Amino acid sequence: PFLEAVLAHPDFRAMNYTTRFIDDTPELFNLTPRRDRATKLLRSIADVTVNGHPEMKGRNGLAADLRTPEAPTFGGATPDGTKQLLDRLGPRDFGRWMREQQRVLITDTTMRDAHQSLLATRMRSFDLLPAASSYASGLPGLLSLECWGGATFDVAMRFLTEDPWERLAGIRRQAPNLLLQMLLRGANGVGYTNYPDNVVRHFIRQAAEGGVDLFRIFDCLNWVENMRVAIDAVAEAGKIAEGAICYTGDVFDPDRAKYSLNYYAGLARELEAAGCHVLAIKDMAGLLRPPAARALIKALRDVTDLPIHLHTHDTSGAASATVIAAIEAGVDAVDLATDAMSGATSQPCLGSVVEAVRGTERDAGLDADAIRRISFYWEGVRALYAPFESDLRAGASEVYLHEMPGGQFTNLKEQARSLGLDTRWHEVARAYREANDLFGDIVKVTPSSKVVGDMALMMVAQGLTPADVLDPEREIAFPASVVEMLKGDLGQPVGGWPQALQKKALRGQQPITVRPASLLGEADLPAARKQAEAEVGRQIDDQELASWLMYPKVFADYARMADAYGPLSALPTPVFFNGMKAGDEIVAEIEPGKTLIILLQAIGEAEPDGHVKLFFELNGQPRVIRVADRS
Ligand code: BTN
Ligand code: 3PY
Ligand code: ZN
Repeated sequence: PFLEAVLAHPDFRAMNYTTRFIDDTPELFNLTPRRDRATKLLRSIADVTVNGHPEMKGRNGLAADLRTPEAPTFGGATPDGTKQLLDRLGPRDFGRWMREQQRVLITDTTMRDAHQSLLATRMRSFDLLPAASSYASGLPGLLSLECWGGATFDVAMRFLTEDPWERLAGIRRQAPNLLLQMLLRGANGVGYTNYPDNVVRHFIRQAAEGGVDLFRIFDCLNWVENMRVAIDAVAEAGKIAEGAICYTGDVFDPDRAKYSLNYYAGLARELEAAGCHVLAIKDMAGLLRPPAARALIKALRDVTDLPIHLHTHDTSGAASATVIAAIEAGVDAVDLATDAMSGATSQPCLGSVVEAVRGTERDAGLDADAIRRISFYWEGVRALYAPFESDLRAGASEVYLHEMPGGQFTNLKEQARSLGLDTRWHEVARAYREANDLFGDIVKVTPSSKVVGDMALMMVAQGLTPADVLDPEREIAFPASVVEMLKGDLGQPVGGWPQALQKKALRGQQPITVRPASLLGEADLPAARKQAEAEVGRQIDDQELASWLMYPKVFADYARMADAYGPLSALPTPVFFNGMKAGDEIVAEIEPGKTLIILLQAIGEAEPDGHVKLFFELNGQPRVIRVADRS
């Protein structure tokens, strides 16, 4: 094992050593019982089999005997696609190419927003990667695969014990011909708070090198000041900077005059001037009605030469009408989710919109059979995640009241449940609207949407009306997130923060109006790396540094778990969440070409000291694992 540790050491492998390597590298002597990966994996399976997976606590279990769905293959070589086009044209000309296309361009969001919105972001790389290769060969005419960023980054580490960077690399390998698209929260990166500029830059550089081609960048208050660092860094990396305008309110509602066509047109001009290559309309809650879509697309096309990419959610049940109206009004590209992962809080149905415009001048040119076969795969995969399904089963016009983003809806419902407010959901929905109005009618998207949600839950739990909240005589214990937002920590909304509420919540603290990250200074990256390495007990690479900078605790916990539990991402999903039954056999590829055949022969009786023996065969060799029964 010592020689192994020497040979495996990153400095040794990088030939960054001298004859004093062994003396200078104390971690080589950390010969704590480092079990091999196969043993770790067997112990993990045994543990989950006996004790259950911590993530499944309080959820309905999975049905027994789930078949492993098989992703379709479409013979022949993978044709060149938008990835090769971007590499040839560069982002500026790629944008021009988009605007010149007559056909409507389509992004498939299944691998990011659809499962973020329907399945609490829980989809594992094990199920995502095979589909990437199906898209690459079956639907090579897609504009892009939205497959990374948003909430997937921290959920991968936090709940799935997997490395988001490995997921990205895997998708890149499986889909070498399509643009890979991510969602970036501007100065909040893939987190919930503003980060120092050099942290955002480091993250973007790593994401670009790791395989992201198209960065959709938004700010949760539509404050362009908060987006510039990210836009510049993406352009510098030679990738597509897609500046998003978050859509809220209703352009035809005279009572919401803040969010008028003029307002959005102004933002489009600002984003174009800031150097974006593409414009997105990010309708994160699904509020854009068909007539408004027509007017908005026209207004934006009048003020900018950039191509326009529409993103919406089907929470209302009417979003495909919006998408089709937008296509008729000349939108260049639209986001859709593959059929079996579409609808409700997810994106509208890809196959159906493609059929709706087939034969028209905007025909998307995608193969109907390929769409159906890929959808059939997702149907099987979705069944594996039944315990994570959101409970929105039908269209809900209530979305026009609360305006919650698709990805937040399920989360907030669960939070309400944990506070015992589940029977009072409609009050939460109303309070969410009231909280929004108290804040001056703001854009609600991560993380501002979380702040509005915190406020709404507090109002319902404590029975507070908006008048109570504003009452100068009444003491209110505002949630910390509310105080920070009103202080200016997320940035400035159009029209500023309402002063009376701000004064009351800040209790004498001075608000800021400058860009929050401008007060953070530069992070000391070498020092951060040292600290991270001390925390996880090994060297880390630049991607891992990016994870640490955004999520120090989540990353460190993940790194320790991954080390203790073995290559869990190689396990089929039912085994990962539920373990195995006696008689089950699985094949786990722990690295290309290294395959484990794992058979669980029998589970022993509980022993007096509370341990259980599991009898496995590993590649034909008997292995007995003893685990403590904590169930
Ligand atoms: C061992 O004893 O070494 C194995 C423990 C396995 C625990 C499982 S593995 C993944 C899952 N995530 C956790 O936090 N615990 C379980
Ligand atoms: C995210 O930030 O994760 C979103 O999906 C916002 O819509
Ligand atoms: Zn979305």
